[in-house]
Amino acid sequence: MTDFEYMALAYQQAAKGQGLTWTNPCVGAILVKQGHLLAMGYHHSFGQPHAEVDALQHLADPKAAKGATMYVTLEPCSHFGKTPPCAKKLVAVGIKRVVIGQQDPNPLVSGKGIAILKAAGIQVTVLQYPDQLNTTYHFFYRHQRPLITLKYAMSLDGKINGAPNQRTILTGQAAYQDSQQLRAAHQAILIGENTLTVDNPALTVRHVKTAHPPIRIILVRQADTLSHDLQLFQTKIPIWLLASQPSRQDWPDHVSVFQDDHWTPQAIMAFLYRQGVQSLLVEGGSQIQAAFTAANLNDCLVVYLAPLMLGGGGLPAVFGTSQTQHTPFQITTRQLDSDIRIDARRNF
Ligand code: AOF
Ligand code: ZN
Repeated sequence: MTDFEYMALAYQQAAKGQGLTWTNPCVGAILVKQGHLLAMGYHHSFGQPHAEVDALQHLADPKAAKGATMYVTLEPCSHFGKTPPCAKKLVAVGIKRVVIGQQDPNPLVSGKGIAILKAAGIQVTVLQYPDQLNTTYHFFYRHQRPLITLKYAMSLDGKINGAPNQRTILTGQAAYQDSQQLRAAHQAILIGENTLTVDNPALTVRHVKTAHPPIRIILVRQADTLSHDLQLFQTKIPIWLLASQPSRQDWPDHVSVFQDDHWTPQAIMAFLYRQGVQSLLVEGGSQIQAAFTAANLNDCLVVYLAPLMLGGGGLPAVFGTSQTQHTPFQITTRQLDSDIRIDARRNF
């Protein structure tokens, strides 16, 4: 088998951790010696051993690692995080050659894992294998901001409600279920104060199991004026209030207020990068969608198109700040009972 074929096998292992590794990448590793597959492993979930260690633990004879080749989808780590550095472990057990799918874009590790291996005389090959499993992880480090998805549901005439300041349910059960999965796949959700008070959403993930529900981020003027009866405050999942005025209130542990005079989309991005939030779902309302659009911070769109016309004076899905000129998106569609999900994505 070729290096690329073994690497494909390592990626199959990595895929087993999908949806479970949270801010960590999905990583797979296999051990090969003289054409024999000795062991396989992967990163099972956030906080658990890394793929390389998992593969080593699956060896029938631990001494067999000596002289073996490890195929690992991501550069072995060089740092003490929740687990000790894998690169040093590979040196210690006598691995002879390491074939890597992609260099780790995380600056804590990037290039340093490879340097440890090479310094110990291990032969290292980096394949630049296309990594479809960790798009968000790579995007976050490459662009130094989260991957942004704007999400909204709209009528056939492009409106999100029947009248301003009114909540209108547009889509059916299948789209609802789908939107819960969309939430579960993100590390944070953002809405504005208007949507918070008009829709009174909980912003939780329902009917989908997730160990790490998204952080609920609300853009507000003055945090202290928010009613504690809002659904948002009825669950203990973290809430970040991005406020333009300081708060004098004592908030419970899961609520944090971050004050800045002008929370522009760009300022929010810089903040989320510092906080390590890799993906953001923007759920509205229309002015916030417009602000992100005008700032060109719209990597993906998920639009649920409902089979009805609202007419009247309802709000368009994206409305407000002037728009800049954009390159077209790539679009795919999917039927969800009577609704259609439209996915639009930029080239990134
Ligand atoms: C690997 N193999 O399977 C994973 C790696 O906090 P920790 O200790 O879990 O470290 C997380 C970082 O380690 C993560 O950002 C990435 O740089 C690397 N993840 N590395 O060699 C793995 N999951
Ligand atoms: Zn590691």
